[in-house]
Amino acid sequence: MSQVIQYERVGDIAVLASNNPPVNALGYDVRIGLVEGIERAEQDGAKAVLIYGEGRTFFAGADIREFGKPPKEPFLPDVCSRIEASHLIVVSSLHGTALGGGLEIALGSHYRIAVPSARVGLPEVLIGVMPGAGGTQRLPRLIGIDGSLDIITSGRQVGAKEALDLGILDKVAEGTPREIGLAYAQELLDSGAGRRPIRDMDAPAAVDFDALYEAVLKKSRGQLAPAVAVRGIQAACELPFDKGMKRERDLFMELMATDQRQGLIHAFFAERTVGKLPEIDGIAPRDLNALGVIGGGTMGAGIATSALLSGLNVTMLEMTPEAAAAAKGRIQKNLGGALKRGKISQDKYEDLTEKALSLTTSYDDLGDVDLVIEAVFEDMDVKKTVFTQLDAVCKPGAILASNTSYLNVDEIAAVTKRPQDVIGLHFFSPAHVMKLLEVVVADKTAPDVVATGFALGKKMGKVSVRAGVCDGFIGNRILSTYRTCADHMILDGASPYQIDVALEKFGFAMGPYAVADLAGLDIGWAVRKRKRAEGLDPAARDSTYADKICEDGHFGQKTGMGYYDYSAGPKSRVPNPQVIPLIEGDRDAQGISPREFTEDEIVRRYMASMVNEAAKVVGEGIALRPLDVDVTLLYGYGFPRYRGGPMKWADMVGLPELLADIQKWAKDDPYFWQAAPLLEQLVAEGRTFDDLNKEAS
Ligand code: T1G
Repeated sequence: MSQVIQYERVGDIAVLASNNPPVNALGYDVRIGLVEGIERAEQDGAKAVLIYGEGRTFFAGADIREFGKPPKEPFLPDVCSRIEASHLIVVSSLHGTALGGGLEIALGSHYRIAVPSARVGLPEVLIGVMPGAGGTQRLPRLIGIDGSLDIITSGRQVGAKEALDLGILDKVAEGTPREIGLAYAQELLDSGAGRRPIRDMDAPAAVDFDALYEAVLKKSRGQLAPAVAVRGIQAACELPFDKGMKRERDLFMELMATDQRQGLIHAFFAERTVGKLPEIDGIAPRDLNALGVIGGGTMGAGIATSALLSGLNVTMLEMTPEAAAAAKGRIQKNLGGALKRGKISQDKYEDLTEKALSLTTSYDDLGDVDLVIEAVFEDMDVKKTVFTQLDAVCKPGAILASNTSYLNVDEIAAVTKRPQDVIGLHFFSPAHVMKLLEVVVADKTAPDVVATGFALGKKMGKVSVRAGVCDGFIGNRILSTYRTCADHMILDGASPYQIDVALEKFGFAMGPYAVADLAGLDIGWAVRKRKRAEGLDPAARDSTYADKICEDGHFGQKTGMGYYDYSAGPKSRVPNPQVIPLIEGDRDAQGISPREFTEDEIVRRYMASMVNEAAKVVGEGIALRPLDVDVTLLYGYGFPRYRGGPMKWADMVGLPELLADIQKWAKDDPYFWQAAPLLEQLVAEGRTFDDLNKEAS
């Protein structure tokens, strides 16, 4: 008998309880245990069967760790069909998150009950596949096409109340899954209810599935799974059940073989591994109840908003009462958005803005905070002044963090008497929306301070990535390189508009120039001026057209004009007519004869520069593992998730091919195209970035 499915008789009811932590994933032992349990119940005279999960949740889906390995019978669709075929009444009792194969097990049952906090869903498209155990065949028969399309193509979770209203659940009741499941099964027996196989229900009438397929494909920006899942639902409407199941399986196996499935599964596990660091393993974070925020501009207000929503009290310091009032207004505006979207109640809004938040112009009011985040002007002297004052007023053990996006945290720590308590916490704008947090560890930062940085990130619902100290840490350093690569292609003949289109076809939500317009061209302008002031290597290519766009006062969306003309609205993609002449003038001044670029070459160069810089970042220890770079680019820079991140993408393209490109281009520009030593080493050893991830875990 299976070790993970416990069998028990309670009167006429056979109980199958799954105990496969952490999420009752439907691995081989669970599947074989369910089949054996059903057979045993039928042989020993039970009249009904109850299936539920011990621990935190009902089955949360197939065991994703088995993906890519040879499948082992009994396959999940066969387990669901075996449950459905039983001559006994089968009840599933749900709690936690009954997702994917978990919900499909419940749909193979004849009745479904849940506790009020239960959530159900078919999130397979989020990991690059589609329901493959009858979900696309049974759900449409149970709730119709519209609900099935929404749930299956979005992969969203559905709360118990909505699931009841849709007809996915038959009952919602207070109690433990076991209690409510036994009571419901007994009620069904007492009432003489019969079996109710969904496969015998009428399938919904077909609709224009070709149009639906195209619409879903367009919305998914190149990701295949949601659209292919539409074909599964189509099979439910057009084929007999068993043929529909076969069609679903074939479509599922097609998706299993795609790079997109590999990329999305990699992203799933990478975002869970990135917070696991040997240096903080077993290290307790410091207490974290009261937060200080210095500077109430866009970033400071966003950080304060995120902290308030996570349950922290916040003391915000500004220089003047007027600035403090303006900062409070920004926070109220941010929280007003959460109120409007129903994320918080009016009472909660008032509690956060009137009780949990306090504003001050005096450093003395920061004496009791556990952690302070400085979010003032990006100038080293200003930051040193702030940290000197914080060092003087904050209690011993208080953590002093800087939100700097590129300045040297070691240098900031050096002005304090507590360098071990200093860390970088680089949030991304808008800080109450963007999930990425770079936890920048300086030379003297104590391990429990690092652990506290990750604890704060988790509390704020962020995805935290450990970064070392360098100009731009992980994300901005790599961004600077691939943006430079794009600028070089413009000097050599490509247009910003062609580059944006090429990268949007690759899967980015926005190309680099549309992104620059959104962020503000003045930011890049300031970085270029700073780097020139620091002294550019004479071998580095430079350009002036982008500066000239800014000198004309065009900073992008915020001024209505940048690379694009926004007079027709923020979504406008009308090129600014002044840009091409400025580029042509720059080429002439540098004696460059422009050449044609294909979209393929644009992507290859752009991506090769991104991967090469990322390999330097990993090789220098700024990022712990290649997966840390993947998570950074996925969560902070709009990298298409179905490609897994730049390092996963590079492994799938092949590192030797990438290195060969870089070595070829180095002949024209040896300064920019200096191959990363780590990339050369991996190619020489026949290894991949994923090999490094495995070695580091
Ligand atoms: N398989 C294997 N491990 C899983 C898993 C799964 N399905 N789900 C979670 N884990 C691990 C996870 O890696 C982590 O491990 C631990 O459990 C806690 O997860 C045929 C084929 C369930 C909502 O897509 O959405 O069914 O890091 O940190 O935040 O149609 O996990 O502790 O070692 O995320 O509370 C469909 C994926 C599969 C659900 C819980 N199901 N999981 O979130 O904890 S495909 C899914 C989640 C399928 C069939 C198809 C979440 C969660 P570790 P966690 P959480």
